[in-house]
Amino acid sequence: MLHLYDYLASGNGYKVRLALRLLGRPYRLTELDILKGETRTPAFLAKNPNGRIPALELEDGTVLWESNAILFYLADGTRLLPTDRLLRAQVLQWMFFEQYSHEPYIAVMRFWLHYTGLDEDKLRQRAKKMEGGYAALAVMESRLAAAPYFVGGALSIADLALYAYTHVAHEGEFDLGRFPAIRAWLARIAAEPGYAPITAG
Ligand SMILES: N[C@@H](CCC(=O)N[C@@H](CS)C(=O)NCC(=O)O)C(=O)O
Repeated sequence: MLHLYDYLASGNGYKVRLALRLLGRPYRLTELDILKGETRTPAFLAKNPNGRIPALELEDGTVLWESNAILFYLADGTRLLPTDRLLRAQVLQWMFFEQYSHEPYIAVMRFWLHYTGLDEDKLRQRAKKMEGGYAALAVMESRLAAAPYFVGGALSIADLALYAYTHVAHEGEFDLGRFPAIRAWLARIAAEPGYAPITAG
């Protein structure tokens, strides 16, 4: 059985849990408390030398890490990843966008406000983080005003990758009030059969 190492509040972990749920794939869950350094133990570093969740241990013992790589592996051959070459590249385009232009702003603000608090250094970075997050949301809004999903008119792992931290963006003090297309897309995903909230194991 697939074995997921995760921390329930993590959006990166939630991407993987949501894909597993939507695909109906059973899995075993081991929770690691990132706030207590449980991803930095020798035992876990032997699984992911980068010391971070999520990590997915496959049936043959191979451990895959990096949330979007795990999504790509799970989705291959399913409705969550198109077969067309250009559409697959567009899925990757949005997943790289998520990691470079979205997560470092929206996920980080949420983490600071909810888990670490804001020290002087973080307070200095706050305006830039908010600016970067809103820039990412504006890019998403313009795409979703023209199409129901990011790629090919159907739900894909590009949507799951971006959903994870967007649906909790308010926890980072981002206001989605001026992004109606994003809010409609969030509702479409939450209505998917098999959907489970971020707090579900
Ligand atoms: N790019 C990675 C980011 C993974 C990541 O930052 N994980 C965080 C939780 S969201 C973590 O494990 N932090 C614990 C630590 O750094 O010790 C991914 O998408 O999987």
